[in-house]
Amino acid sequence: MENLENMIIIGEKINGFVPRTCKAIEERDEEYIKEIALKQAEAGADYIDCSPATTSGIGDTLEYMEWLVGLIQEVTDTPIALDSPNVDLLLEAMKLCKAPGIINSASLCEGKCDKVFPVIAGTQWGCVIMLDDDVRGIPSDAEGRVDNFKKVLEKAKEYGVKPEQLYFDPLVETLGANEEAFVTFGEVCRQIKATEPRCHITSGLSNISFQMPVRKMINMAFMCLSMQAGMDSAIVDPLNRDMMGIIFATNALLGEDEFCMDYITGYREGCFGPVQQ
Ligand code: THG
Repeated sequence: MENLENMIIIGEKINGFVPRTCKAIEERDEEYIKEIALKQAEAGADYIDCSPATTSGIGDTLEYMEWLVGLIQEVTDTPIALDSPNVDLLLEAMKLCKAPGIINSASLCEGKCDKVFPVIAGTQWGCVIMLDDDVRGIPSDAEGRVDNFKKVLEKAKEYGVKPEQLYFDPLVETLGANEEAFVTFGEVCRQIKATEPRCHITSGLSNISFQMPVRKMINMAFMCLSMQAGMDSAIVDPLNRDMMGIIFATNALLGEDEFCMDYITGYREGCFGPVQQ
């Protein structure tokens, strides 16, 4: 399938907080895991997110990570985004990967960047950096998050990590609880790209629409506005054909798609639009 040059898709489905995936992890259902790994790769995922922690509280261990990474690598060469709150687990899991992927995630919290940066310096590995900190949690305004971005960028430089290896996550709040949620997010994106255009911006966007009706409308509008603000990666479901259509269309509208060839090819290859027989 068509992969966009300017938009890095991290396929989100292998996540123990998704009810169907939780069930598969608990039941050690290898066929289901392999199926969604392959389908996401075929649908145009650049990375397969692998987040073993489940709602029932199991999974966030090296044993489950190793099992899932093994299954993904059985069916696809698409690199893996290792996703866990436990940074020591992520550093162990890197050794299981056949190809460099992405560490998801580090932050200024608990010295996580200082653990991850020396390991990924000089490699092809990327790292998602959440812009919260130990003191303020998620800074409520854009300035606080941009502050944290600048601190992380400086730290990366000291450790020899290249800007291209960094995927900053400005953190998505819930629109229903804070009507400025996107305004702040968009401002952080613009300031990041103005300061260091070589680094990436990503997010897991579904939090934006929490507790709102017809969530997919808000998710898709968020995607479109965020891409214009400079977000060049997203943790999304590549099997969501409406979302993939919005991504291809927005990419073309932003002037990133010469002769609209990516949009047309994406359609022809079936990434979005009516299902072809
Ligand atoms: N930032 C970073 N990492 C993250 C998140 C983030 N990892 C986890 C999470 N947030 C992003 N991952 C998911 C995974 C699945 C879903 C939402 C967020 C989800 N998926 C539905 C499913 O698969 O059935 C449906 C999605 C759809 O149809 O579009 O709910 O914020 N760095």
